[in-house]
Amino acid sequence: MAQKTTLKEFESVYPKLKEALLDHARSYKLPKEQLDWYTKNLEVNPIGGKCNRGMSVPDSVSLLLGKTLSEDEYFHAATLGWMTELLQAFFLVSDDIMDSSITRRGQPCWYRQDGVGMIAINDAFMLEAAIYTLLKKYFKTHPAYVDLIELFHETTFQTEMGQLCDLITAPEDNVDLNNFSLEKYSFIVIYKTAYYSFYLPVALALLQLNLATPKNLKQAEEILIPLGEYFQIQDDYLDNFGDPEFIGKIGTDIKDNKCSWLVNQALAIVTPEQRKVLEENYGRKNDDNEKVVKKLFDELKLEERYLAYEEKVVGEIRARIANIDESEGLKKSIFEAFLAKIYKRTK
Ligand code: DMA
Ligand code: MG
Ligand code: MG
Ligand code: MG
Repeated sequence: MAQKTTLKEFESVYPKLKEALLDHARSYKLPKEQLDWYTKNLEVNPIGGKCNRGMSVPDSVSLLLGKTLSEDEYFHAATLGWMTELLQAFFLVSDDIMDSSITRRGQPCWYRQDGVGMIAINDAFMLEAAIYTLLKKYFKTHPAYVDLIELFHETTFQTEMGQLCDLITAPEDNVDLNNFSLEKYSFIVIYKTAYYSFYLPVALALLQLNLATPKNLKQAEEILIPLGEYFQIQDDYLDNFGDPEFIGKIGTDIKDNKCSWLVNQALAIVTPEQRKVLEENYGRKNDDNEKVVKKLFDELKLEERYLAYEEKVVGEIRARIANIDESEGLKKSIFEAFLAKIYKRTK
């Protein structure tokens, strides 16, 4: 029988990885002040999230094997899981700068913490580099070592293409609602979120077990990308309708002129007068303009629209999961576990 990891168990692996990363920095005789800075970076940024991505690596490995993992199997799966969390930390530190965000995980964003500022850019790079340090230390002799490196590089590039599209579609100084479309939206969310958050953990689990084939990777991708799309639509919904206290971050999509799911839904149903309101208030870095847009989103009943979308898409995803051919080594339960974790999430 497979066994689900707990956050506590997963987090208990991290101190050893952190020490390995610090030892690596020490091997270059990194001076104490800088070592302390790197320590703080590693203690603040990869920690404090839900660890859904990270924990899904050991969970998927356990489901693929159909058993509880040995200590060594768990350690390696959790280490790959922590690499997805380091990748996420790298993206979040930089995303918060680019999005001018205020809080993350209930604290000021890293770039807004005392004395950090734009040093956060280099800190983000160091979080990314940590992935490859750990891969080399713990997977150098693994038969899939090169595949693991390539997967992290490819996933990183996919996410960066998504972020590029997200940013260029949301210019700070030029609000043009004609720029938005559901096609663009779909590209943005698939690339900026779905690959690294959903496809990556499962591909890592398959690679760890030497079970990955072009066929089962493709099969996994076909279901995980729609799941990831749904997840980012939830993120966009929560940006406006979620409780900042509870989600630990204050929404910025309206002020940031983002091509979000909500604005695309609004554009599909607005009257010409409402479109004018949107044109005059969306994407302005100002609380009053933001309030007007929030009120319009309420009038347009976007919350109800979202809830209806959620039921519909979850039905479609369930049907896709039911149709998975398990003869290629995959297990439906992997995808059911992902869906169960995110269905109706409020955080
Ligand atoms: C998330 O986009 C994508 C990445 C790669 C971090 P986002 O800006 O909507 O995320 P958040 O709402 O967490 O700032
Ligand atoms: Mg952001
Ligand atoms: Mg962003
Ligand atoms: Mg968001």
